Amino acid sequence: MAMRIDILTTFPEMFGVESPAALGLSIPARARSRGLIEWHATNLRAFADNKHRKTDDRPFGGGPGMVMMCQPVWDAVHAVEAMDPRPATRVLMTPQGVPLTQPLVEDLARRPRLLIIAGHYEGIDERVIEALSPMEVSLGDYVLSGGELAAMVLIDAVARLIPGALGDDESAGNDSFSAVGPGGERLLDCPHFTRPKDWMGRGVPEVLLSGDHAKVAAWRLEQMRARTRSRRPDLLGPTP
Ligand code: 6GU
Repeated sequence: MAMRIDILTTFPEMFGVESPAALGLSIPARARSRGLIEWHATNLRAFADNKHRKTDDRPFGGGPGMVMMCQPVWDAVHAVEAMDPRPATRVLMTPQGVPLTQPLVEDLARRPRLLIIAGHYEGIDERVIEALSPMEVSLGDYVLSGGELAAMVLIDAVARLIPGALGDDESAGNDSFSAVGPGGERLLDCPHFTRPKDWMGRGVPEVLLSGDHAKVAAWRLEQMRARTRSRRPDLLGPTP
């Protein structure tokens, strides 16, 4: 059965599957057309119980910006959850969340259903966050205008891990941050080369032309370790 992802947003147009952008192309689109994953964007406005379909209001205490109201979010979560009997993992996209890392993506990709809340404006009323207790997830230490792009990033990262999403010549096991080696280290990827053998006087590492698969594999692993040491020593943990 296809994994189901729902997105609650005031900008559902951003998730249009017909749109030749983001999730409408490449691996996520293919995973969807293969019936491995489906996603549905639901407009939070449809759940606003006021006549102006307002989903936000001014912050108590004053200050700039608007705050997303509890009621539309609460009602939308319960209405959308009722559309499928499988329990949904609730995810709120927020720069205050836990960082999205490949181990977390792997965890989320194993769940049958995700319900992503894409906040906008200054934030969401804290009481509905408390009441729903979603997993709060961030892309990193910078601010986006809304959770929609962040949700698309999460969906893309999840979709490519669903068995069958990648083609025969693609493999998630070779990506940066995928676990390799006996210790399950998570390393940056190695450098890649293709034809021609000489480009503007620049050659290709000899071992890649040797045809010795074991030697190539050993070289690649060493490159991954060297790159990770120089670019992202934080991934290797404290040096003993
Ligand atoms: Cl998940 N949302 C928003 N609005 N900004 C972000 C983010 C998420 N992650 C990093 N910046």
